[in-house]
Amino acid sequence: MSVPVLHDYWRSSASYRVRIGAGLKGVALETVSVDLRTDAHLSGALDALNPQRLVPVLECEEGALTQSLAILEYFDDLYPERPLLPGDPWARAQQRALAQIIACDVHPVCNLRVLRRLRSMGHDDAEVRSWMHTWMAAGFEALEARAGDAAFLGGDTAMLPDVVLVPQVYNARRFELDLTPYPRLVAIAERCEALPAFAQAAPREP
Ligand SMILES: N[C@@H](CCC(=O)N[C@@H](CS)C(=O)NCC(=O)O)C(=O)O
Repeated sequence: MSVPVLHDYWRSSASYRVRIGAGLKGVALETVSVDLRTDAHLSGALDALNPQRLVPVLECEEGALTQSLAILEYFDDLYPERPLLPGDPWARAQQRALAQIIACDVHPVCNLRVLRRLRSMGHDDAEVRSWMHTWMAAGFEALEARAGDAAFLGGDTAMLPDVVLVPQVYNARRFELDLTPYPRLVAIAERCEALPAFAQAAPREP
């Protein structure tokens, strides 16, 4: 079986999730960089793999798979030995719900294309940053209330919500959101960042 190829961008938080998950599960990946800064994702080269023109995309023998959470769950189905989700249906649903606070409600409204659209409508950098802070804070506030619940987020073993949290904390720091209202999330992120799979997946400019 050939090694799957991850089309990613070093600063993409959705790609960062997949790199973490692959590391935790011991899935070997080759990576191809799609430079969002130079609009490589909009050049047409990615269209056959992902008509959405977003990264990450996992290219494997079966074909192309998009959406970071779908990729992570595909890894989980293929390699169940080190699960990212628990077996119990209620606990699985709870963990998916936490991950989706970030993946479905925070990340999409802070994505590059949304920020570009805001700028094209005349919003300046301060307004765009304020927009991002609003939605990141809303998600973090909800997650902080659940953080430290060992069954769901920040337990002894990094699970799906942790995999999604760490890249969002990276983004929050990058865009200078004040994280002091979320001490439990910060502690969880720092603990995870020290783990080899998270450290190896961390954004690094090539
Ligand atoms: N829901 C998708 C989101 C993918 C996504 O939005 N990726 C970003 C990078 S983190 C991207 O390619 N943005 C390009 C753009 O907005 O033009 C996933 O989880 O994979």
